[in-house]
Amino acid sequence: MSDEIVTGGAMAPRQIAELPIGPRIRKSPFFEATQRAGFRVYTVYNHMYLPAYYRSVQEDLEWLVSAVTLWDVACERQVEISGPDAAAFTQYLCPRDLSRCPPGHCRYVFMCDANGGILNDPLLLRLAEDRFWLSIADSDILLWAQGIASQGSWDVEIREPDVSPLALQGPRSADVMCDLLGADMAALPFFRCREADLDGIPLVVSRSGWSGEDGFEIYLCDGQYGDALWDKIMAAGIPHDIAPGAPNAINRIEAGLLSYGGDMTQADNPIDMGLDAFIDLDIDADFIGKKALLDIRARGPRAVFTGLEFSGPPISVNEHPWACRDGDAVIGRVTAAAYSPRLHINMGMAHLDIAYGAVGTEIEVDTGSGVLTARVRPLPFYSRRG
Ligand code: THG
Repeated sequence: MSDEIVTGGAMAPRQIAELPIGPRIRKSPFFEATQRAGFRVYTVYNHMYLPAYYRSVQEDLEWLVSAVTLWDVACERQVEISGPDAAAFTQYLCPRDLSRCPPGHCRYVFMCDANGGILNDPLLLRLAEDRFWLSIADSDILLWAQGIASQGSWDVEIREPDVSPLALQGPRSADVMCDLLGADMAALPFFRCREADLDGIPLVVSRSGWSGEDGFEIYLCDGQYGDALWDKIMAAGIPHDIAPGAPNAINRIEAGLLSYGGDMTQADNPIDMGLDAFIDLDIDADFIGKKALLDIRARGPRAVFTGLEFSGPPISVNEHPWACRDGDAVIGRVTAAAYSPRLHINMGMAHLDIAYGAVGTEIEVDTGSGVLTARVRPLPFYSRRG
């Protein structure tokens, strides 16, 4: 397969910016291991280097969907909220009913500002009645949470602990986990978490991850073991055809997984993305953005976030949003687009005015280097998860 990395507008040539390695951008405890493994292309996420791909986005994808891949996602930092008021305070930050999230369970949550604008979309792990991790996407939630807490009288401790996740993703991930941590790992349900210990290395394990494949996340709870943990997992993975990998730009579109900063920002709210399933506005508890979100729901959603299938030959991953048009009118934006080799389609995800949101609706998309016809499709395009 060609190792040309396609990151332009439709059929645009490869463009790569270089990122010097220096002390100002934080390094994961697995940084040296990823360098030794041969990673050369990184991006920045939560002020931290994040491996972007190993061979190429396309070749990494083949390993991810056919075997198992290990990702350094230490940049998914944990904001830990603990103490007597932890449950009430975490609920105040999240417009989702956390009374129905017992210890050992995970939830996908949005965090909103007072206008309902999305600040982050973390995976929430409830480790105990009074201890939560917000496993955050790319925005400064530690500052937000500490700022909110400082203005009230909550009895909570809020910090970023020394916790660094690895993701083990792919159809053979459960085999590797069973070899590493015992046969009961296969029975860990999707979106459950628990503590574990690997030869004295303290871990939390969850059945989750930012791919459409089966997968686990392994949270290292003591950064000095970064090399040891990476090496142990890679060694256990050899019989299962493991390869180093990274969050995959193609696979995540297939699975309809959102990327904060790319797919949505503080200018978007969950209701005008049609993501009501992940918010609970009718609970008694108060939370930031409640009034604004109730008002938005009452006036009705103006837009949706949906899948698109494009016509034409294989497209490249988009470098910037693409405008959606009906004649001269701009009716939305494509935030992510790529060719899916296994589905043999050009797919994308887009914000569209509600009038164009029905499945099957045809629109035009201006990539900056050509106009494509696209048809609305539901998300996800493909997923094999729990
Ligand atoms: N795992 C962990 N931390 C993370 C991510 C992760 N932090 C950053 C980023 N990813 C946060 N964003 C997401 C986006 C999507 C999902 C999880 C975190 C996800 N979505 C399911 C879906 O849309 O199918 C939700 C399924 C459900 O709730 O039923 O999993 O990946 N630790």
